[in-house]
Amino acid sequence: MDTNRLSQKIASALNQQMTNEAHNAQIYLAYGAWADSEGYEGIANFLFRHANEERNHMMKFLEYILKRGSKVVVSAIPEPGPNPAGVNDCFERIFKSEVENTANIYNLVNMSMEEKDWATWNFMQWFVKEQTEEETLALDLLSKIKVAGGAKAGADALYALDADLAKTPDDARLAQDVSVERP
Ligand code: OFO
Repeated sequence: MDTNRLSQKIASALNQQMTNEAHNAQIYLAYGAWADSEGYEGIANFLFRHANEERNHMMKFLEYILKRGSKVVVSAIPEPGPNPAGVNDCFERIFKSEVENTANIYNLVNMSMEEKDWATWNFMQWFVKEQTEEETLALDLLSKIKVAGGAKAGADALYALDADLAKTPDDARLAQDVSVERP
């Protein structure tokens, strides 16, 4: 009796996404180590915490594939790539990698819709919201560095930014959660 509830196409895309999340975790980990070695402990702490979030995303995909009776294939994680050239470059790259990941998530949503696999479609909605949060968070980081002077930000501004990021929450507040009372 076949107990696999995922099509071959969806199972393989979910497995690929599991690796994508692991790849993103490696990127945050590498950038965190870079930031710490440059003396930005607050930024490093923020990036290390985020690496854990990405690992948790990876686990969500793994659990889901197993729960649907399908096969998990753990494959090699691509390298995170070279270190950023500076804090501005670091935040720009993070934004870019989040946007790329959003495209991957949307692709899975499309696929599940095409196949009328509503269980996977429903599972993916959590990630749609999560990606909105992560893009917002990355955009907030870019705004902060822009105010500090962008690629030309001076040591004082970067020092203040580093201290600020040590206290930045892990999740961004979404527009849909805002009210007149709490703008
Ligand atoms: Fe897994 O959310 Fe970022 O990429």
